Amino acid sequence: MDLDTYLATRRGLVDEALDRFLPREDAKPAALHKAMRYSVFAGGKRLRPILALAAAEAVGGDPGSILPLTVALECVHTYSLIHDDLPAMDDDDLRRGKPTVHKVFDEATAILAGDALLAFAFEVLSSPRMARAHRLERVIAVIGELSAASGSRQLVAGQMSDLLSEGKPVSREDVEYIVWNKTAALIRAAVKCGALLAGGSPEEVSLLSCFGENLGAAFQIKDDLLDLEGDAAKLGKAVRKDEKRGKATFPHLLGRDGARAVMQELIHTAQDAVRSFGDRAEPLVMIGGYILKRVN
Ligand code: GRG
Repeated sequence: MDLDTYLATRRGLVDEALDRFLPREDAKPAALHKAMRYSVFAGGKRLRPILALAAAEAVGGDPGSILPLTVALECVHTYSLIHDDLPAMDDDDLRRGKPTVHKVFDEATAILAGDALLAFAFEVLSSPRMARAHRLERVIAVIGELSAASGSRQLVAGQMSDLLSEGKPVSREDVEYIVWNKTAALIRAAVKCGALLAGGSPEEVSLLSCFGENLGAAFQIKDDLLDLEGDAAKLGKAVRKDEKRGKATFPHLLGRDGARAVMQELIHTAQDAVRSFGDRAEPLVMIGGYILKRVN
């Protein structure tokens, strides 16, 4: 299997679904919908949607039937990036290689575009189309997973702790808490929801959830290493920021080699979790390898 081709075709499907589902740019109020579309189409990798599609394939489901889920996942993720870039949070001018939403529009529009994307994710998941295409108990389970992953005990908890830890001495437990909640929770939810909606058995869903959690934590460690070693032009965002802000990261705690070792271990744990799926999990296993090597 050629991973680049796999990623490109899945990205195309997700982009097409996002374009189809999101309110048009000229829908009233146009400034808000323009800002939502600006950030969503600024060039993300679509990792979380692609993982959901790959998880659906791993349980033998039809990836085409879970496209609304991929839209919801990317909307939650994009909302978190817009808010993270605000002056009150990480205060970034560049994201996905483009000026951030509050720079192009203004702060109020950026806050509202983020809010609207978060709400839109759940509008899509609870639409009649979802109820027609899937068993209701699966739809409710997916809404429960994604709302919990986005909330005050996972994504927002991770972000809050990340901000509160800046410049403070931190333990390994503190760093793990931030990484698992800020990043791994949404990635785990993407994989788990893809499997749930596509009809995976409880055992399959649990193995894929373990895959997602470990892959998600490794993804964040790679992000932290890229902040130290990466190329701003390739990453499409500023680098060497974490050290200046005293961010609680694995490289800060264990050094680059120590962080790399933890990342590799997490990827191996993720890949081992899906061995029993055989060829059906090939894309997931290959995405694990891609995360170790990624440059953006
Ligand atoms: C504001 C509630 C709230 C949460 C923000 C997502 C996040 C939490 C902060 C963004 C900064 C950051 C380092 C997040 C960790 C997750 C991460 C590495 C996000 C970037 O994800 P990619 O690389 O982005 O998948 P693209 O642009 O490719 O979609």
